[in-house]
Amino acid sequence: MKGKSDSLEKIREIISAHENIVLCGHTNPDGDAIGASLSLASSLEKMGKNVKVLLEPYGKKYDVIPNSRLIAEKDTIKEAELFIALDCGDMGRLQGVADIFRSSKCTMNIDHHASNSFFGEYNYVEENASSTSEVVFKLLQGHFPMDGEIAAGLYAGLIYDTGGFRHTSTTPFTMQVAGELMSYGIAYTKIYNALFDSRTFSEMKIMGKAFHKAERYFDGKVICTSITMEDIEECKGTNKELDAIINYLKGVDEVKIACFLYEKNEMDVKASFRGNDGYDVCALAQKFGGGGHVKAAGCTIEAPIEQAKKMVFAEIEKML
Ligand SMILES: [Mn+2]
Repeated sequence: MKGKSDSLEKIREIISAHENIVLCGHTNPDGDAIGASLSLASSLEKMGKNVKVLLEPYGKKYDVIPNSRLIAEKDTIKEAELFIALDCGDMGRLQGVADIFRSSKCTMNIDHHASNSFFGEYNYVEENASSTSEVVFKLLQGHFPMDGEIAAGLYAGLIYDTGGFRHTSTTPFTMQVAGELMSYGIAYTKIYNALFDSRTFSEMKIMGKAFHKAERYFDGKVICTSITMEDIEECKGTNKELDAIINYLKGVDEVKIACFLYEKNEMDVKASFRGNDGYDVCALAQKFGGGGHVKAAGCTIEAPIEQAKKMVFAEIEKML
């Protein structure tokens, strides 16, 4: 169901009226989820609020994003006066913290996913924004505190979600925001290198495995590869080291739809999709209860990995 966003003024008013605030980013958090939640939390802390952030453990490269000291253990929080979900398209993206969200007195949803289900009591969703970090910048700018660390976190989220200002979600406004953030003296080269050009040895080994296993289907229009729990174990890695793979698949000549599947456990497969012009992978992900953006989306499929792949291909065949 499609809802209507509250105004930014209303969102600021509700935030200002609360003292004990819990924030979260989506499950398996990425640069935008981490940057947006830690930066907003730090700004609210500077306003004298009692803030805690709930984020699942994340990859080492995101350590470049400041204010991780605000992350709290899930068990220490039962409910919040105000719970703000960031970069979450629907309740499912909250995963382990959905219970805390539900039992909180007031809830808010700040996001940029077109598929957002307006699950909060208050909602601010800007589907044309490059990132939730860009939305948080609008929220803060001229109203709530900003400093170099907050700016660095938002910049990280901005470049992460735009793939370094490459994706079509990048707008003139995105570039203006980036310019504003740079004026805080942030270490933008370091942030870029950490997010896009650094990896652990095990991540590199897993990437190698994924690329080796990649195959093309439907006359090369579709490319797919997968990583199993066994693959991860063989590379002495973790399932937090899989994010980069899909973007390389998408870049292969003639590919319209790229799929990456990984085995979370025997019965759960996480699928990521990327679509080139004219191929709506958000619609594809939604067939399996997932979502995201037109060109980048994902879902979880409850099936063994080989079966999940067949299910995905059956849907893709209808799209081509
Ligand atoms: Mn995002």
